[in-house]
Amino acid sequence: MPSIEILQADITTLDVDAIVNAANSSLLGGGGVDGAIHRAAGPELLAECRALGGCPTGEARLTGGYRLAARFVIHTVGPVWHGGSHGEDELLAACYRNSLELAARQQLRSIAFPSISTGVYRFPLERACCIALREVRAFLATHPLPERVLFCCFSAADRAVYEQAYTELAKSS
Ligand code: AR6
Repeated sequence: MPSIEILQADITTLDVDAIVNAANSSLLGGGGVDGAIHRAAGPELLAECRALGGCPTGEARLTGGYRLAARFVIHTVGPVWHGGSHGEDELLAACYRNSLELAARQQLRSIAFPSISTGVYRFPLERACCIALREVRAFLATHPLPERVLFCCFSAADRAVYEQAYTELAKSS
């Protein structure tokens, strides 16, 4: 049975097959969760990222996890929020789908997502969270792997929003 878990944690501490990084299109690091992942993984991660030559918004790339407990990092580039009429919803959905596709192709069992685009990129949290839950549920319903998906919230407030959205989604289906 596939499982979806919502937790509050620093994603760099999670012992899962892959953690997802909310990166920018250079893949050369930044602030927020991206900075935290690079600091925890060590400089080898940046060296591997450099060789990838960037990543367009909505796509995803796989690297090793180096000093992280996670074996892999899946770097995806969320959209910057520009009001919602610039394809932001579809690009964010693509981040989740493409990250899950990479995990499935690599036969990974567990993957943890941060709340992509809802920090520096200012995507409204409730809206992003509904897209994230919908895409993950749809993927799990049609693929055997990954079988465990964690939504890693950085704050208690974010976690409450995810839990509320998850409850609403479960009621409506
Ligand atoms: N563990 C889990 N979640 C975290 C952590 C952590 N250690 N640190 C922050 N978050 P953001 P974005 C949460 O800004 O909006 C970077 O500079 C944070 O509270 O990291 O996609 C990149 O290089 C928020 O809920 O990512 C890009 O330039 C979520 O992670 C840009 O920011 C995402 O916030 C990407 O912006």
